[in-house]
Amino acid sequence: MSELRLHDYHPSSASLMQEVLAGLAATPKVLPPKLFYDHRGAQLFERICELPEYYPTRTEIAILERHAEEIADLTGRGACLLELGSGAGVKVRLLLEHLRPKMYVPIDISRTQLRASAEAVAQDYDWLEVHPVCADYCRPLRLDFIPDDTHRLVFFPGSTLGNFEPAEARAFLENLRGLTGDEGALLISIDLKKDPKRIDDAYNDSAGVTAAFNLNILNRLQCDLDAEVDPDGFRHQAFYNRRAGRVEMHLISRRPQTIVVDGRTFHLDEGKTIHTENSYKYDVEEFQDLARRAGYRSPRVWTDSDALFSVHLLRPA
Ligand code: AVJ
Repeated sequence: MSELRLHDYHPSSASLMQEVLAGLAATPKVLPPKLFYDHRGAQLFERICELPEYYPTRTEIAILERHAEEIADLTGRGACLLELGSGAGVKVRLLLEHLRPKMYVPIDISRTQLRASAEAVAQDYDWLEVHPVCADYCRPLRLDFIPDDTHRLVFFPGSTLGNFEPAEARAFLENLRGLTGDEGALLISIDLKKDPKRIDDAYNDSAGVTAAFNLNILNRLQCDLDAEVDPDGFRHQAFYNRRAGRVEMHLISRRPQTIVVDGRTFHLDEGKTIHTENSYKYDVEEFQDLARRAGYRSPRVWTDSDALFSVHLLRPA
């Protein structure tokens, strides 16, 4: 098998630097969750997916396994399958034999993991044309290698849409119609609202992997942006904000301290936080309403018997 060609549009460190400087200058301070996914962060997230407390991944996998054939019947075989946030490439493997896509386009910001998982898929599915794209899918994507005459299925797993504010989520879904095309479809996963304790536990695992994942964002600033920051000066915090319907992750400053990035000094008093992630949860009806307002109709939704998680098939209306 010849070496896969990686379509590399990884954001420049200059653009990441701009986002970090703007976030640290804001009140309260924020950092974008895409910063989590450097090589170590991607590995930590793979471990999170294995945790007993983190129900989303295993529940989603069970739903996809159970309904893969129906999903293929409804979306059509021989499509161009684009996956947003392909990560370790575990979930798509549940669908490939059923969907038999003509082409697979995994899109992810974590270059090393993307290259490895794309090569493994190309190795294991020798009938499949694989085009890995290293990019931030929140930005416009140039995918001119995809033939026009092929219908598209966009797969957005993991409930990562939850990282967007609901209004941003709607705008993002609207933009995704450019990727699906009018004849295409979107297969998207959404974590459901449930007992707050179950959600809290999923982001505060007893092994401390989520805490390490959260704190790793500071190591990233040190390694990729030469920041002067002491990760030990911060502690992990995650809680379910029931009123907002979202999990919030923060880094709490253990003492008065500074972070220096690109020659700029940012002060944090003891107890002050850096907001690193929101993970919105929806009811099925709430998400279907959001999808409708984004210009989609939803012929089908699958959930597990405990209604922990959902997978929606959307088509441009
Ligand atoms: C990959 C964004 C879906 O919000 O559940 C896991 C990331 N953050 N544990 C999520 C995450 C903390 C995950 N998403």
